[in-house]
Amino acid sequence: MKPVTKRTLSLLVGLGLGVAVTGTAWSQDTLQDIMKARGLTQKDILAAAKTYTPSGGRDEYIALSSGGQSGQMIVYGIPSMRILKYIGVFTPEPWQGYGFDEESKAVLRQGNILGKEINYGDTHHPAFSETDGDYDGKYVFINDKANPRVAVIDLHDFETKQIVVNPLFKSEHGGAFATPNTEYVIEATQYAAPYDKKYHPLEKFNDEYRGGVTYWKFNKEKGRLEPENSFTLELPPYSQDLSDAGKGPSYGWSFTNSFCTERYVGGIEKGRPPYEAGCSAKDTDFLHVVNWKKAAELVKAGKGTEINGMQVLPMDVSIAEGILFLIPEPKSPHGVDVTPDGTKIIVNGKLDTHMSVYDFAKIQKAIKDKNFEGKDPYGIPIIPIQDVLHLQLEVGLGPLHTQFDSKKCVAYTSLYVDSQIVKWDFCEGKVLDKISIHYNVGHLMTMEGDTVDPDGKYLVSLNKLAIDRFNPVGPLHPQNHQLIDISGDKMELLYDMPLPLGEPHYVAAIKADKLQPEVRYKSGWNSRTDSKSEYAVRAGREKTERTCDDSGKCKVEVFGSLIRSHITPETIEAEVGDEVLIHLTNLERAEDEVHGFAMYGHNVQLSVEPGKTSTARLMATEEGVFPYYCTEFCSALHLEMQGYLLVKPK
Ligand code: CUK
Ligand code: CUA
Repeated sequence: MKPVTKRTLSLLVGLGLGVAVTGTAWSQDTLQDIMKARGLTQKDILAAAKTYTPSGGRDEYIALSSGGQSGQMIVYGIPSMRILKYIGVFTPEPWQGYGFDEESKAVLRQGNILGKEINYGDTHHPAFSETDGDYDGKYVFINDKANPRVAVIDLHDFETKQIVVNPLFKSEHGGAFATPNTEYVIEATQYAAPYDKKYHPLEKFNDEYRGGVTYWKFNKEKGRLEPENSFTLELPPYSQDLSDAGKGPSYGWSFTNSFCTERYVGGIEKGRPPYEAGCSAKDTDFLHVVNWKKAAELVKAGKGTEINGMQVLPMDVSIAEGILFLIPEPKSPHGVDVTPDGTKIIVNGKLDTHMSVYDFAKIQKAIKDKNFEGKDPYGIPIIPIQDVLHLQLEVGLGPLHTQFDSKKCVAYTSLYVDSQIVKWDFCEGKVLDKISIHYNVGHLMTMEGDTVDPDGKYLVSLNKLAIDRFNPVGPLHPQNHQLIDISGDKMELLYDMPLPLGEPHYVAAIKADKLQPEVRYKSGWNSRTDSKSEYAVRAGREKTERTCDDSGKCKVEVFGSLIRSHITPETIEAEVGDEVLIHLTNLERAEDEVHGFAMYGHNVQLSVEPGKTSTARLMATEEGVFPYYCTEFCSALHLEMQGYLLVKPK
């Protein structure tokens, strides 16, 4: 073990790590004792000093992570890597009452498909709302790969407000990505399928199956996506993959990768080679280059066709109007990332060891000069790759995703197969540094690393496999998010954080001071519609009404309140067969004084934050006695915060 030098010690004291119980700094012996006892190196101590956030301390960045198969999102701080919150998005989340109160059920039901409630999602890419290409801290969007949907989360309370269902796609991956002023949120298909809901045999794949990119219009004032003002660009049945929006000189354009441009359809059963072989037979796939600004104008001018309520710009229109082009890209690429200055587009190889850097000015020139090397089978012009490449650089095996630094021309790329992060110069085409991660990195993320103005500083490596990095917890391992210091010339590994909630493909981090979440709602607030609840009640005005209609159906409606340490009403009476609606307003104004509401046997669990009005709905199908109580330990008399629903026989 290396001794602790005077310099390290004074650094630790300076960073506030040296405060001992006695009120004096750790003695050299004490720190060395701890290091010895815990087997810590000097490097460990320095890493701790860079990440440790003292009690009550705050993080510099807030990361919004996808929750993968959980269908939720995860919020954590950087550099402490402390998890702050899960956000229910496509999945019921009982702590937040999400999917249990009527207000949030209304949001989840927006995501119904084929009339069915879909109670999970496969979330991949969070995207912050942007103004002038920089995060503005107002909203975050996230996609669902399994059931093509996009959700809107409002960062004033970190709640999901809206889910839109793509009416054409059956699979997607290239979302959610925001354009530089959040004019649109991009969602691209993955596995091609017919736009309608009918059966189409695989033999008709080339003609009847389709890919596409949907541009969901975002209304910034209302904070909602507007399906009626959104449109989809029809694309060939290639497997479109990730997308990114242009910025600066490339503003108004978007770029979408693809694989399986072989249009291979599987069927080992029918004697064909397996999918993965058939889909990687060719040496190149296509980067789709789209002028979305002009596409939006064309749709406005009536050039679209309505399918399932969505405006679709047919391929022949896009081709005739010169807004859709293809450029070859090396074999089955994965991520596409536009550089912060918007001049270059970086394609990650996946099955190629090279990074391909395309020059947007050269792409523009080729389009202007009509410099095409023919067309794809659908008539889309193909731009010759050698005329628009800035450079190609060999970086290692399995490059997947790229993010950027505050330092000009510096990028970081994840190498899945090599289990490394490579730091490289995309202007000059030089590898600058490599670091090993543990293990098999997918996405990586730098601070505000996909904006026009990245902060650099830290990098998080989102590793697919953890294997031996944590205490074993059975065959299903957590994912491993590794924090890396990128402030110097050499990357330095600082910390491993287990992330135990699905496979969080991507995470984006925003400077914490850009967020100004509220601590309470306006009194009587429906947080999901962001408007005054019609069921709000003021102190002393609580009431219960029972009404019956002509057919003899009866409804008990409670307008109640929650305040330390009392649920009003203390008793609710109903008869078998009644519908019971319990509206509860939290009358507290104090920060963090949340009350919950749970009841025996009815799947009722509300989280009623200060000011909020929430509704529980149940059918009194059985006679009986049903205690209800507050589920948040809110005061010394929390356990007394209870009551009874009494259901009498008819
Ligand atoms: S994807 Cu998972 S590692 Cu969905 Cu962006 Cu690349
Ligand atoms: Cu309110 Cu416990």
